[in-house]
Amino acid sequence: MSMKLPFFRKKRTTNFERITLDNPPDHVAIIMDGNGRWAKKRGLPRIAGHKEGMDVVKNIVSVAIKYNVKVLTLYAFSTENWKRPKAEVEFLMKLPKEFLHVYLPEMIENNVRIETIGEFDVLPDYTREAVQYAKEQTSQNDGLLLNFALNYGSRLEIIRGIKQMMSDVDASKITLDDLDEQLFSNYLYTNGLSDPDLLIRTSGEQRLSNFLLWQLAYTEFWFTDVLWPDFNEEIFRQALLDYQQRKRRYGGI
Ligand code: V07
Repeated sequence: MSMKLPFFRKKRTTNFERITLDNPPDHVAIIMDGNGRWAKKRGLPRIAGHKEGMDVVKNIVSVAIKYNVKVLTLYAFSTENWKRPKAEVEFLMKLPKEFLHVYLPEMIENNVRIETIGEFDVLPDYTREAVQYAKEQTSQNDGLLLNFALNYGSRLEIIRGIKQMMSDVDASKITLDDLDEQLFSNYLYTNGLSDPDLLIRTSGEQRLSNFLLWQLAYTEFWFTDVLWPDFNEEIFRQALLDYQQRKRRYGGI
């Protein structure tokens, strides 16, 4: 008879208090809009808004953990954002490294796993290398999945998926008969992730801006006029409570 050795696992904890909602969304996606407008209102350059927005990301990660959210997908940089003034693009591309320089230890401490969706390979070296390092350092963590949409565009994601799928048909790995929604979703960047339960967009705009077009098919949308740098625990909590309330109503039918 073989004796199984006891399997020891590192104890996984976070520093955050946890709040139990009856029905928290597993996956929350956020379009973090209004950073430029926030700066303008204060007579500051747009980049000051982006910087402030970066610190809000860290706060919102703590709140997501507190409310037992499992996946947080944040729209950090879209494929369209390259069209912005060169200096602004350069500043934005430095934020991942800066964020990680300041907050990676805390992310590790709190069992957060960092991932990205989007065209990763064409990012500037200093951005790609810093984010790649963070992904590797956190790959074994099984707490919150912090998923940054970085150089992300949904139509590109879909076209890319179709191309890859067609090349798998060519290579006889799959046949056209195999194609259904489930199979196709494996070809998206979000392969393996559950679809978002809740989409939040700040700053009063009510459009998707090429974000997760396929994945948001059944998602609840929540909009606020609050600008991203002013987004905080109280507003996030309101979004989570509203989401829960909507879900309860469905349950009642
Ligand atoms: C960016 C701050 C948040 C408001 C929206 C635009 C500006 C955090 C990151 C980031 C990305 C990857 C990563 C770690 C951090 C980031 C960009 C912009 C491009 F691994 N904030 N933030 N990346 N903003």
